[in-house]
Amino acid sequence: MDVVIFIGSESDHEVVKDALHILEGFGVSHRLEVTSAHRSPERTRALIAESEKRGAKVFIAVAGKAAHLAGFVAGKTSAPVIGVPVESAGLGGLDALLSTVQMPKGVPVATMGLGKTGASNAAILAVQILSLKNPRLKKKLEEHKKAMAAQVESASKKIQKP
Ligand code: RP5
Repeated sequence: MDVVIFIGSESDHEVVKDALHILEGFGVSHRLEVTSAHRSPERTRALIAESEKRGAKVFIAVAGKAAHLAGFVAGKTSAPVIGVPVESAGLGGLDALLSTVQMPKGVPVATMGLGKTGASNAAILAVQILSLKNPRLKKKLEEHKKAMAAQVESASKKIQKP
């Protein structure tokens, strides 16, 4: 299992659905768990240790509000950690964004944008990290870029039509 995704609450599940499809599309093995830095710190610690034993190469941590999940994971593992802040009522996600991005020196979290888009980009970044040692993934990423460029071109052609 290459990629481990932690979501801080069941309420974050919707946020990661596209990201799961992306990982499946690239044929990347992954595991999804609900666990919280605040509500279940012991479970989170144990899941990190178990995932490392099972060969996890990249962690993705998705959380809202005072989002310490990604930082907690980054404090425990030397694997790369990608953080995804989630929007919520009140501060609209700025709380989670700042909590995730403002890590102290020495403990990086690669922080994505908010919500579903951030989670999808986290999946792609995880694939890019894995592709450094996997030519099959590198080729698929290149195809993905070409498909995006073709989509932009066809969108442009579509709006030119009277
Ligand atoms: C965070 O608080 C979770 O990651 C979630 O985004 C947010 C709200 O959680 P619930 O109150 O819906 O469980 O810990």
